Amino acid sequence: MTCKNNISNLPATPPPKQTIGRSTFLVTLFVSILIIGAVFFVMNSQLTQQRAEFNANYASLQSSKDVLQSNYIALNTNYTSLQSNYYTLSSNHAILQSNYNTTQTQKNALQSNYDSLGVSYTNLMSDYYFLNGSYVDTLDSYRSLNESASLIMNVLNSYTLVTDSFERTLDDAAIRKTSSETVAAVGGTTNFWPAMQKIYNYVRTNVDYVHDIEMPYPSLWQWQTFENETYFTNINISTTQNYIQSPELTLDILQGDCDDMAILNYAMIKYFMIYVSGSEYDLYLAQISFSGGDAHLAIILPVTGDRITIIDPAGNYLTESYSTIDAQSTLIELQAYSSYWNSHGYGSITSMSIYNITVVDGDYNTIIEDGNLNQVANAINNIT
Ligand SMILES: [Ca+2]
Repeated sequence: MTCKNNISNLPATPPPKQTIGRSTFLVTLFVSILIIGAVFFVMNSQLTQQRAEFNANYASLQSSKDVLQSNYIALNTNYTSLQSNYYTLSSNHAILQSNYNTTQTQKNALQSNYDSLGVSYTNLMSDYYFLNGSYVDTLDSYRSLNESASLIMNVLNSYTLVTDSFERTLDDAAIRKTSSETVAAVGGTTNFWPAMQKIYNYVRTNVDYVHDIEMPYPSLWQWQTFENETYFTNINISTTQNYIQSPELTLDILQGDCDDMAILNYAMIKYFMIYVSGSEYDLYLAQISFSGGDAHLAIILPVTGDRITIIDPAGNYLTESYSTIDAQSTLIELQAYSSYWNSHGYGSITSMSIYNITVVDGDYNTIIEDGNLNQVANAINNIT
C-alpha cells in the first residue's frame, strides 16, 4: 500500500520498464508454477512409482522375512533336537569311553595272563615231552618185564602142570631124545604089540619110583589190560611137590614118579611109532583122580573095536591077556583098572581127563575133561 501511494505520486509517463516487468513476472510466475507443477507432477509420479516399488519390495521383504522366520523356527527346532541328540550321544560316548577303558584294562590283564599262560604252556610242553619220553621208556621196560614174568610163569607151569608140560616134554625134539633107549628097548623088532610090551618093561625095569621134589609155581595172579595188552600184577609164588621131568632127564637120572614114567613111556612109544615102525596111532595120556584124594598119570592106547590098552608103568598095570599085552573092552577095562587101584588103598577112580598130544609141537587135544568112567569110555569109543 505504501508503494501504490508512492506510484500515484510519480510522473504520468511511467517507465516502460515497469509494465514489462509485471507481465514477465506473471509469465515467469506462471511458467514457474507450470514448471513447479510439472516438476511436482513428475516428482509425484516418481514418488508414487517409488512408493509402489517400495511397497512391492516391502512385501517381498516381508515374504522373505516370513520364510526366514519359518526357516529360523525350523532350524531352531532342528537345533534343539540336534542339541538333545548331541547330549545323548555325548552321554553314550562317555559311557562307551568308560566301557572301552574298562575293556582295555581287562584286555591288558587278559593279554598279560595269556602271555603268562603261553610261557607256562611252553614249560609244560617241555615237561610233557620229557615225561612222555620217560613214559615210553618205562612202558617199554614194563612190557619187557611183563613178557619176562609171563615167560617165567609159563616155565614154572610147564614144570608143575601136566598139560602145560607137553610142549616141553612131548614135542618132536623131546621124543627124539629117547631114540637110543627106545631102539635098545624094542631090540630090533618093528612088530607093534611086542614093542609096546618091551617099552613098558624097559621103563618098569630101569626107572625107580621116587617122589617129586618141591617146585615153585604161580599159585595166584591178577592182571590189568592197558592199551590192548595184558599185564600181570600181584603174582604169588607157592610151592608144590610136583615136577614134570622131560623124558631125557628121566632117562638120565633113571628115577621119577608116575607122571615122569608115563611121559617117558609115552615118548618112547611115539618114537617107535614115528621113527621105527613108521605108523603113528593115537595115544592118550590120562590124568586120573582117586576117591582117596591122590592123582595119577597113565597111558591109554585106543584100539579098534571099542577097546583100550592101559599102560601104567608107575602103577605096575598093563592090560594083558595071559600075561601078555592085549586090548580089552573100554568100559570093562576102565572098571577093572579102577578096581585095581581101589584094592591098593587109593579108592576108586572118580574122574579122568584124556589128552591126545600132537608130537610135532607138543600141542594137544582134550578128548574129555573130568569125566566119570562111563563118560570116558563113550568119549574114547566115539573116536575109535
Ligand atoms: Ca614128576
